Amino acid sequence: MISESPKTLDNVTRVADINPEDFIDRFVRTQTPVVIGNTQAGTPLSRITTAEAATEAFGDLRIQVQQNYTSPLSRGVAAARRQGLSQKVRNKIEEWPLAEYLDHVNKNPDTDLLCVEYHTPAAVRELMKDPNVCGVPWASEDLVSFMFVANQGNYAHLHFDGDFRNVLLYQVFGRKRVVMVPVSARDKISPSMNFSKLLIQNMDEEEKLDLLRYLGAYDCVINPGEAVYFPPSIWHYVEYLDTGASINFRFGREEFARKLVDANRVPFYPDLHALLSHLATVTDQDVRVGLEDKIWSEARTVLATEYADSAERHRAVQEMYRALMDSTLPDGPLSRHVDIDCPVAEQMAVERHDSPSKLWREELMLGEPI
Ligand SMILES: O=C(O)CCC(=O)C(=O)O
Ligand SMILES: [Fe+2]
Repeated sequence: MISESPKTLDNVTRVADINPEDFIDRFVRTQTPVVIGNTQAGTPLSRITTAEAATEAFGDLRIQVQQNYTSPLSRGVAAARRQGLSQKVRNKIEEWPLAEYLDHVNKNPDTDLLCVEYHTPAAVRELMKDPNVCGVPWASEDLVSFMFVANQGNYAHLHFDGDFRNVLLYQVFGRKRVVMVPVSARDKISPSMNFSKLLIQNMDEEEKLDLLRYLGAYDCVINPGEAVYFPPSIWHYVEYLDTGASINFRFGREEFARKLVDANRVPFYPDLHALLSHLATVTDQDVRVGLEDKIWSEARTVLATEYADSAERHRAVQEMYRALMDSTLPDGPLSRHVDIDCPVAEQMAVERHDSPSKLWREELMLGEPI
């Protein structure tokens, strides 16, 4: 079933092709999204552009299926709402063949089951290439790739990714609406750690457009064969306009971002990411190294401290990143409603900190925390 394309702001630059040097200069250095047309040109994957073709090529491939972990926020029933925002650390995960998932979707078009952030299986990697734009010269680690599959109507709630990697999201089949909100607009989106409290998925189409204009958001549709570039930590919200599959490529990070992010057991503090985004714009090498030294010495001390419990730890870590932001950003502190103490954030941080699950860290290839 193909839906009408919604009206979008359609304000993301599109290029048919780009060489890595231009891509870095025009988009990575300026932290600007772009849609690129031919990153898989010539590969077998580029010819798989429908659900039918994917079923034929790799229908027996097993994918991880789980509930959309933010769907309780958009379902009316009280039991779902009481469940609140579930996190990946406690979701039940099953493995199904892709063909079985697509069949489930046909029979249950409103299902909230999806495949999210699943390491791209070798059988799919063999049909594709790592796009040359993903090989940035400063990378201090390997690229990571994940697969996403979901039904029409499913979505990814407005969030940013905790790993601070640049990301290229390639669309295999189906269309997606991709919305990105710059890190600098976070005082308008009410963050709880890396989730926004705004529920774009519950708005009607005109309300979405009004909100996205207010936020200064980027908004576009990507079609099969296209890829969209997400700068590190940009807030993003994704809608599945059709049942679809995508594969993302998460670039290797430069040394400092990798060291600082990975040192955090819970690397989802908006101020941590705003700091790193700011650092990426500092071109004077001495200034940059000075800032890195200051940030690292404070972070290492606070992260290595023993606290009475993980709520107290959360408050100390949050305060450390806030204070670093206040003293680092050229404009001084951000407006106050950005980061008032938030009980939802605290609960998320505590749950992440206390969870014995390390799977999500391993999947994101994060190093050992302090
Ligand atoms: O496409 C999706 O479902 C979400 C993509 C996303 O959040 C990501 O690539 O980080
Ligand atoms: Fe994401």
